[in-house]
Amino acid sequence: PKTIRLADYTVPSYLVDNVDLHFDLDASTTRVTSILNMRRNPKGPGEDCVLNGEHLELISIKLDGRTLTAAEFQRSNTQLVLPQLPEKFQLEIVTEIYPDQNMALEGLYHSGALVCTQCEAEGFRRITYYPDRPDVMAVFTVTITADKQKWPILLSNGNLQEQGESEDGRHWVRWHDPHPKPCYLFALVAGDLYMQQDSFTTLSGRDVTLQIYVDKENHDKCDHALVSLKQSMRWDEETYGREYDLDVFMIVAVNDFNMGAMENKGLNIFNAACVLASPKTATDNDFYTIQSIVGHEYFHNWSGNRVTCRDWFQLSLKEGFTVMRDQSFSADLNSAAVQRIDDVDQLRSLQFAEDAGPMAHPVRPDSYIEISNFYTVTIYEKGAEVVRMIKTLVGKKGFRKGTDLYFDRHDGQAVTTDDFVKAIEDANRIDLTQFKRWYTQAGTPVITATHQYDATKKILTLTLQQSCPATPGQTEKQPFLIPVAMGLLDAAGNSLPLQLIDEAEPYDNDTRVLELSEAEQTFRFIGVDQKPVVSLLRGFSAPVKLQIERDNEELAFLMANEKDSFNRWDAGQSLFIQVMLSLINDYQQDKTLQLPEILSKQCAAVLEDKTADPALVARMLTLPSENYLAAQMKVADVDAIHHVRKFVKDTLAIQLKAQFDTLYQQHNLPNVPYQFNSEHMGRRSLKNVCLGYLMATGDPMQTQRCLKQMKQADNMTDTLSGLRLMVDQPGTEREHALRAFYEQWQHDRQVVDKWLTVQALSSLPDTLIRIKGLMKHPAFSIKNPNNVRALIGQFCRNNPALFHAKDGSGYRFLTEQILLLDKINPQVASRQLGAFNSWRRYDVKRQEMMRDALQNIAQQQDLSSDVYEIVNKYLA
Ligand code: BAL
Ligand code: ZN
Repeated sequence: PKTIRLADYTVPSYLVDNVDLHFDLDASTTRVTSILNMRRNPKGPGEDCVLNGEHLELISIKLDGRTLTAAEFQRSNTQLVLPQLPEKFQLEIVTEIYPDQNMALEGLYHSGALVCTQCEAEGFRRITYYPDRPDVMAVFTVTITADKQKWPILLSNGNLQEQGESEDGRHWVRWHDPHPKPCYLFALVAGDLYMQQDSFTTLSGRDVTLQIYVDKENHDKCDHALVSLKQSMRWDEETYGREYDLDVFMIVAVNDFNMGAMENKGLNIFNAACVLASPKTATDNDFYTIQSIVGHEYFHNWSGNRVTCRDWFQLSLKEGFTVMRDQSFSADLNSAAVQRIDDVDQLRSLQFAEDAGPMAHPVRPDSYIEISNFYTVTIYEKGAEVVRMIKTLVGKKGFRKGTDLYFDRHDGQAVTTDDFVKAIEDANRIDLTQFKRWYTQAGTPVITATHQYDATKKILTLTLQQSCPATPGQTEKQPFLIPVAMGLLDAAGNSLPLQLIDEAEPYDNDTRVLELSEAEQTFRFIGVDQKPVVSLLRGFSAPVKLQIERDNEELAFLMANEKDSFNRWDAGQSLFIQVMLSLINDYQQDKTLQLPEILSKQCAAVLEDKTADPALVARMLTLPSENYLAAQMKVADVDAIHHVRKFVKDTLAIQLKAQFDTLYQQHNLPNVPYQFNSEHMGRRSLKNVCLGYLMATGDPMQTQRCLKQMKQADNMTDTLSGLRLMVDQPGTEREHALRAFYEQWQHDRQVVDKWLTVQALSSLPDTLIRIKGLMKHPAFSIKNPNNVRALIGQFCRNNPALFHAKDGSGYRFLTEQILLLDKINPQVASRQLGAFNSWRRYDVKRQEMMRDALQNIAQQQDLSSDVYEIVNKYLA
């Protein structure tokens, strides 16, 4: 496989003005006729015309109406090269493709009886020969002919232009998309689907038809996505001044899908799990995620479609910005504090691990072998943090000025992250040159903070040092420009002034953003009447690791008194981590474990705080995950972490049983019908956290309570929370609960995936044996990405104590699955490899076993480029 480098980018030699695509759909063979009106790019390097194409049967090529002979072009497995073309010309290319044999789920493929497409990043080349690169933007007209009975619904991008009947029970439709787009945004769907319709009137008064297409049995699961879509459309108008631009916006739910969803122009295709919801089948988390993904894909209409990426190195241009947009959408519609906590929690557990591992790459990478491997948490989540920092630096108004200029300046263009930053700079007359290192340097910066207080001069001196560890290919790092939001608290928890020594006026806010741009910088605050507690990185103002020495008492103080709710939560997490790391040390030395009193005292205070938001309380009481604890250790000790985390949970459960019990009863409202809103979600999440602790007491009465909750629940959140707790308890009640759940929900794919996941995450020792059994169950298909992620992915990533079992069984299992999957769906296979990302952070024996597993994979013949790239980077 070949490495593609940003440094080698050249503009395309030929451009496509418009493309007329004809699909003659058939169950096994689909004929695609593509008429391309092309011209030489005056700015291009002027070489031969290179069209990409893979897995295609070429039937014919015509140049300006004349059929070309085989001697007039060159063809390989990946390309069609046409030499000596005129300035302007028309190509007509006929290919045949076989959607029912396509298990990679890229290009045109079957999902059950439905036919659909996935073209990002490079799937269009599996449909026809085309310059498959995002900087070639064309106007598409698409005609689809198909059997009317089998595929009564025929969809593509843009507006419906014409339709009609043809002979032999077939019918046809023609779609036209007036907005030039790259081929990765092309989509086609053919199926026999239920459609739910609504409408939206844009700010300028245009009516847009909204349609959601789903399998007929899911007709009652469209409401939430439709509401979310309308919320997204309104929000983008109000927040960014962006209106929708076609007559119709369609969403189709598909059962077999590699990604979460795809923003094809006017025709979003969604993984069914990311769109279908009813209270009985979807959890609060599902509802929440659906709202944010519907928003994300809709927001791409501007940040991605109207303004797209010049090349795939710029992927974060659209993904980072759009994640940042969907995060603020969710924050505006729900609880901003909870949203921030959850976003940072995810960033720290997943992206920090990626940044610290062998796949670390900058937000704008320099090279790749397989672009599908770069749909990463770094491109998405860290990319979003980078855009968020820009907003912090220029302020809300300045950011809007910048994005207005960006959209105006680049509408209809394929651009770079530099173009994005330039628009913000120009709109705000600032220089972000140093800031752009966030796009080019990989790794998580570390800020070390120290401070001294001079009681006589009433001056606080705060010193911040920054460094960034080496990452593959980048040993030396230049200092970043880091916005550090901070505040000072007195002993009673009141804010202290934030006036710097060279400032004439007092600072008029409780929080100020310091700009850390040097390797080391000192800030002197005057008029500080008493020794303060320094609160840093409020709202997690930058994606960095903060090192500051705080004893348990100071963390407890911040947990109770900090103004910023994110930092309050974060202080609690730091306290848990500090305590647990110390207990792990004790465990490793065979000492008796004892929970420091301060921890249960603080947790009791959180539980007894009657004014606190239940959703925040739930998060405050959630212990850091085993994976996150592992990432805090030099050598991750899987068994010690598992043991200590369980010890802390069990001890808190016993010590605070009465408080958990009270709160459970207070928030358990079995007679109140389900509602999706922040208040109810918060109450359910707190209640279920309490139930988790109550079950940890080992009291059989709590098992009965758990079963009762499952029985009474009118919603999947409460049912599944109960089942999750039951699967960790061996015995007949567990087996009965699992069987009853399956019997009730076996017809529902999304619920069955949850049933697979709870079993994959069970802490019982026979879990892997059961997983192997489940792989033979009718509910599981290795060809379905959601099944694979629900069972194999969840076990390998989120059940560390068993995946890293001493006997290497988890590693052998994953290796077998990757080799099997690579022949079916390389994207899914390479994703699963991610469970080995941190392999060098474990003890020598486990490292050896994981190295053997990786070498075994690397030595296989005919690996996909997806798996080849990851496995070799892991071993490098
Ligand atoms: N563009 C791929 C799916 C997404 O990020 O929306
Ligand atoms: Zn996206």
